[in-house]
Amino acid sequence: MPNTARISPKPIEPSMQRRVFLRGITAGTLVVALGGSTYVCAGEQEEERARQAKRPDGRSRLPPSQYLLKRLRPMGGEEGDASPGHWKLRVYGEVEQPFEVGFGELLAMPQVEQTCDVHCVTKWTMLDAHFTGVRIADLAARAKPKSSARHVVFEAYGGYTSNVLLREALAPTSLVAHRHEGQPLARPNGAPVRALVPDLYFWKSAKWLTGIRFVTIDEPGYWEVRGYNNHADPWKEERYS
Ligand SMILES: Nc1nc2c(c(=O)[nH]1)N[C@H]1C(S)=C(S)[C@@H](COP(=O)(O)O)O[C@H]1N2
Ligand SMILES: [Mo]
Repeated sequence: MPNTARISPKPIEPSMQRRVFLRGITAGTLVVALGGSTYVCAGEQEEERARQAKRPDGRSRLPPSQYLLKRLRPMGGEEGDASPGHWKLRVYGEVEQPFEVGFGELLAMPQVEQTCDVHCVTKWTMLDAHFTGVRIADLAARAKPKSSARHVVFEAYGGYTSNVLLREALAPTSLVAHRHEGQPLARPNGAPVRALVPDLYFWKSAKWLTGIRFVTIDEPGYWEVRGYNNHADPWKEERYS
């Protein structure tokens, strides 16, 4: 299947050139990049503050080699059907009680509103992104993973997948998210529902989510089989394999 619409998470520009370019522009400037995608940079001081700041777990707010953006940068991918009425999520695999939920049922589950930072392997970070969704742990509680389950595979429209350790998928900040910055998720950001695992590089957060499959044996996903790191910890710079 051709994937021309899917942007490689790999930085394509020489990063020094990018740094110099970014230093030269004013905070809040809307940058229109090659290919027409737009993004908004933070100022140098704000970036330095983020570099010094610590999270409650002691890690730096800005992981190594990252720079700050003020908005999510749309990163592309093969867009799914954005209509909530057509959406279904399959929760299955190594579980006692596989099930499917529609959008209405998802909204009837306990909702979590969270502010978190996201980090893309192309080196942009956005602080204080706001998402609403359901904890993957709550979906798992209903599915009852077998003791043999070790990983989850997020499945998205068009065949995109990403794999996450079960323990990390069940963290309280790991969600299936349907709102971003107080609005229903926009189509380029994964409408109607995306995975959100904020403490791993953002490629793990599959957009246009259609399934969560629990597995015993790890299954490297779309980017993981194309040279990206299987785990993707931004603080360890686990970018490539
Ligand atoms: N289904 C799907 N999900 C995906 C991708 C994709 O190509 N397809 N790209 C990933 C990558 S590399 C990143 S950085 C984030 C970008 O999310 P955003 O477009 O909302 O910024 O989505 C991730 N989820
Ligand atoms: Mo990415």
